[in-house]
Amino acid sequence: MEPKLYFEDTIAAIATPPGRGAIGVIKISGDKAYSILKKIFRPAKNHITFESHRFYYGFIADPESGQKLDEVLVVYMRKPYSYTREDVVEIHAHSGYYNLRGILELVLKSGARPAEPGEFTLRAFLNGRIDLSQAEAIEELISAKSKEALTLAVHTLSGKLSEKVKSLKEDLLFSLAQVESAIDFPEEDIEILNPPELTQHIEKIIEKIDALIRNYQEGKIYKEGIRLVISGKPNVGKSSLLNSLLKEERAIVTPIPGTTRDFLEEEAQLGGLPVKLIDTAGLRETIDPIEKIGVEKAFQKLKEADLVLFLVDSSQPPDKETISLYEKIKPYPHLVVLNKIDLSPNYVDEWEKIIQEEFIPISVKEEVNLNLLVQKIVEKIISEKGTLTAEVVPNLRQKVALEKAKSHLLSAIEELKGKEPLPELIAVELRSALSALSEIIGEVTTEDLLSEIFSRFCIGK
Ligand SMILES: Nc1nc2c(ncn2[C@@H]2O[C@H](COP(=O)(O)OP(=O)(O)OP(=O)(O)O)[C@@H](O)[C@H]2O)c(=O)[nH]1
Ligand SMILES: [Mg+2]
Repeated sequence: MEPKLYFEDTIAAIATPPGRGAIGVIKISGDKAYSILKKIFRPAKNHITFESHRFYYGFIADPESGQKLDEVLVVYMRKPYSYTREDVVEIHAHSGYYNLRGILELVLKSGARPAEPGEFTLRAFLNGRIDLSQAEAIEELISAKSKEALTLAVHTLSGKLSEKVKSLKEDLLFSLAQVESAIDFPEEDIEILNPPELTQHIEKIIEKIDALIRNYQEGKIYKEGIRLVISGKPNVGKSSLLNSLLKEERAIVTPIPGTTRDFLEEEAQLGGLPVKLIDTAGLRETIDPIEKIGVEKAFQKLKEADLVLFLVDSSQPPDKETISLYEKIKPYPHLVVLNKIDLSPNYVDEWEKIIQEEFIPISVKEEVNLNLLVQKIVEKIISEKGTLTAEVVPNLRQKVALEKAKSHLLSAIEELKGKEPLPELIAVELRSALSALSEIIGEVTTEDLLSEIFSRFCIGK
């Protein structure tokens, strides 16, 4: 990537979220940041120069008309001591979209251009202040869906993943050096190569890579959350359960079977885990064309679920439809939940004979066992996906790069096992593995990869 592209112009954006708030911040980065500040800021006290990293109080005013826009605090951060390592100015104004928009327009008129999503962080990366894994960690920190995800993001931001990757690269360079000297001295290449020893060394590297890949699996649920699908026949209380878990009357609940036709997705926290709750249409044969689509979608959602809650109405005796649905749900990770235990007559005992696995009796209406249900959901997820013990957790992109590195190392070992291992071939595999590791921290990147990563950021970050 040609960094110059990004360095030419000065960028600006509103850095705080839209909506009501106490203050709003406008950020400017680039060579013109300082001159723009001089143009549009009227200090309360007459001073000519701005010291770096100091707040100044005054007004933003249009230099042409002299019209005052807002009372503000401004700070100038001289390069390279800033987020982007460029000259940065922040204007701390009163919040409110129109006010901030007005100031931003003045900034743009004075020589800046609007920043793209993530462009400030992109500059921080291109200017070498952070590596790519740290840049991603900033986005992960902002969008963390659980306390654990936040901690993991902070670890990556502070460079813990980068350290691991760098140490893996050093290990690998050591092996590569050995292979390269075998290439340089073809007469005695086998002695220099020492296949058993080299294999062992590479296997150790693979072990470390495997550990990081396992961490990905472990951390995934905390970072990305899980998809929890509520499924069952019509009228069993699926939407009621969704509302109760959300603590909000989100879905329509009525005694009429077939109330929910489309699916609903809402984010929630269950026992500290980020969860996407999905309420679906009650599963039944139907001739209603709209409901039919809903039922098809509900079946589709089962496939995407990390966990299915199969909800049964325990005030009704066991019936064929439910039993056949249960058979369909069994292959998915699931929990059986018997609802409406507050009603009598009640058929929990009869259902127990059919279900033959642990189930959770609840009443959404009377709020019985709802905490137990949450606890069982969390236990089930953790038993399947593992608890979080890892300190450093790669994201999906980084995991893919680790897998790529691993597969090249495996090919190198394969070659070493042969009768006459070719040092040239081994070197090619080791170099490819190195480059895959370099991708993680962004020593090797493409423009596509960068735009893919930074487009996920918000504007102003
Ligand atoms: N007594 C009792 N009634 C409940 C309970 N849970 C839900 N209901 C009632 O059961 C009826 C159906 O509830 P919904 O939440 O709409 O059921 P659903 O499974 O979403 O139904 P569909 O959207 O039609 O598939 C409503 O009248 C609820 O008030 C419960 O624990 N006890
Ligand atoms: Mg419903």
